[in-house]
Amino acid sequence: MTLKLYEFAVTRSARVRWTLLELGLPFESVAGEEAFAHPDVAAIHPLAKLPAFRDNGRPLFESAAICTWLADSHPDAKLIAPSGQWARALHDQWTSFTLSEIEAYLWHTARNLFILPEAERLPVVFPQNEAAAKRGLAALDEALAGKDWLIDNRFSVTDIIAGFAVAWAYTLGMTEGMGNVSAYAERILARPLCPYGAMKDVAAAEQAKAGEAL
Ligand SMILES: N[C@@H](CCC(=O)N[C@@H](CS)C(=O)NCC(=O)O)C(=O)O
Repeated sequence: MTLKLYEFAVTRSARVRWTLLELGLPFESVAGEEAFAHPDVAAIHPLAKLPAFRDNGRPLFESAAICTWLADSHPDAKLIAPSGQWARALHDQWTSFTLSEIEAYLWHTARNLFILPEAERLPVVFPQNEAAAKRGLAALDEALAGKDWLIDNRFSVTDIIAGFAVAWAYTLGMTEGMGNVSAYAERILARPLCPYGAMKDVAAAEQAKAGEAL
């Protein structure tokens, strides 16, 4: 079995790195700026984005899809409920919810802060994106009442996926006043294999830049 991950620092690729570490799977890594330019990334991902992944040569993209596949294909680790179980429907629910109702807004702001060419950036979207992300975070805050983890109160790949977006929002200060979701972010960051810790530096740079842009 050969597993190959194209990754860049603490971006969405860190979800895949963490899942591989939790499963104890050896993998080959192409990391850093050079990963973006690697011809195999363009062959794997239609938009040449990271993470890009190969499992025994088979290409796969989208961090949530890769993490879910890895958990599914190593069922003994019990990082995910099998398809057909209610707990699996809840995994799909929270994964989709977090990506579309929280992360999409964080990413839209990030794109307008430092990804798009300067002339195309629209700082005017920042407050709207923050308000929308906070609506999603508030819903999650309610769902986490009395729970440590999202599914059956057991750590799972759902927490690796959702936890990235929540930790990102937390490090940006967007979860203030939301006790459950803030404590969840802290639990995520405290997991021994969690590679999201350096997110704090990225978020600090992001906040400084947002202050300048507004
Ligand atoms: N929804 C994708 C996000 C992929 C994505 O946007 N990756 C960023 C790094 S976090 C990237 O490759 N950015 C380069 C670009 O936007 O061209 C996933 O979760 O895998």
